[in-house]
Amino acid sequence: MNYKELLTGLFNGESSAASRLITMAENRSQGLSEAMKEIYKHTGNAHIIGITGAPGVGKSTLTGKLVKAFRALSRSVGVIAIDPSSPFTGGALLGDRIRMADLVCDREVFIRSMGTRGGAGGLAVATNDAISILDAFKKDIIIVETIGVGQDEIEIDKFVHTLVVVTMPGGGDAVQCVKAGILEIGDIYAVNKADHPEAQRAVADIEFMIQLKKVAENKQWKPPVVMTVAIENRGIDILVEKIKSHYNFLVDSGIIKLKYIQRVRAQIMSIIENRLSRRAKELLSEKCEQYKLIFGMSSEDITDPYTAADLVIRQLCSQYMNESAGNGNELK
Ligand SMILES: Nc1nc2c(ncn2[C@@H]2O[C@H](COP(=O)(O)OP(=O)(O)O)[C@@H](O)[C@H]2O)c(=O)[nH]1
Ligand SMILES: [Mg+2]
Repeated sequence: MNYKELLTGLFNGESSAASRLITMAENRSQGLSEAMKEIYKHTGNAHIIGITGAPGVGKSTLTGKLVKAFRALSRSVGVIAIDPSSPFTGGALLGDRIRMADLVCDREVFIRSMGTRGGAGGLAVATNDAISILDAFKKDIIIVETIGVGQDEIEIDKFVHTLVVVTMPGGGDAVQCVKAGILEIGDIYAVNKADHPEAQRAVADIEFMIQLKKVAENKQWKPPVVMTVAIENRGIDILVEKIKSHYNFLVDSGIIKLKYIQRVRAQIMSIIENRLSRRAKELLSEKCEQYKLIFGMSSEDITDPYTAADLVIRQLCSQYMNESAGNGNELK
């Protein structure tokens, strides 16, 4: 099936088409950039929500409950779960699959996990493409679950409208988040596992840190801290309310336009990084004829890695120049 048929399928609401397009994005397949150019014309309607936090805090459980809550509001939902540890097992998806079983049968819910291993690299670019695909697939809400800054290559705060940072009480999780840099970037904080006796203290810790940050940045939005018990569906309605108010804030303040620009910029960077690094890898593979051109026939010709990198960059530039001057096909 070519990408044009997949696009027709996508715009007709076929999940299999959305799924195959996301696979194309993961593999950086032939025809993907042409498909994405078309897809972009149909984006810009979804509210993109990031759910980030350390492994085990309950992101997947919370995501599942959020999906149900948004469905109860008649919003269609797409979920992208980034799980670098186990990309291919559907089982890693959203934690407990049995809990999610009823969602999987709902046509208005689309769930997909993506991983770092095995693909063509560039999880960032693939994730952004997947978000756009689900946006064009007319999902009102797109939730991206990721373990966040420092632990994967995704700069999730640049991809989403609303970022929910999930922590849990005990074990100094808030402090860990500060270290990982994710406490800096949340629009909303969820202290999950609030059934734990130290929940109130965890909330106070986070509120204290937000206060410090707010004074420093003089921000218009004061990130709320919400207590949730995802496994018991407690606090979810409040979290949904906060997510909705954040979106309204973005729209009313006009910041949504800045978010759009920020995301496009991140997308452009990720496309460039992915393309250039793939090409550079190709050039540096010993199988490549160009490798010999660059380095000569013996390793003695390699003076130092900096000189070699200059050579590779020059070589890439001339490749691109030749292609642009050529038949007008898409640049890879
Ligand atoms: N006590 C308690 N356990 C929870 C809560 N939410 C999730 N869990 C459990 O925490 C574990 C990790 O949850 P999961 O959603 O997979 O976390 P993730 O790694 O952040 O996606 C699972 O065993 C969940 O059942 C909660 O509110 N309270
Ligand atoms: Mg998870």
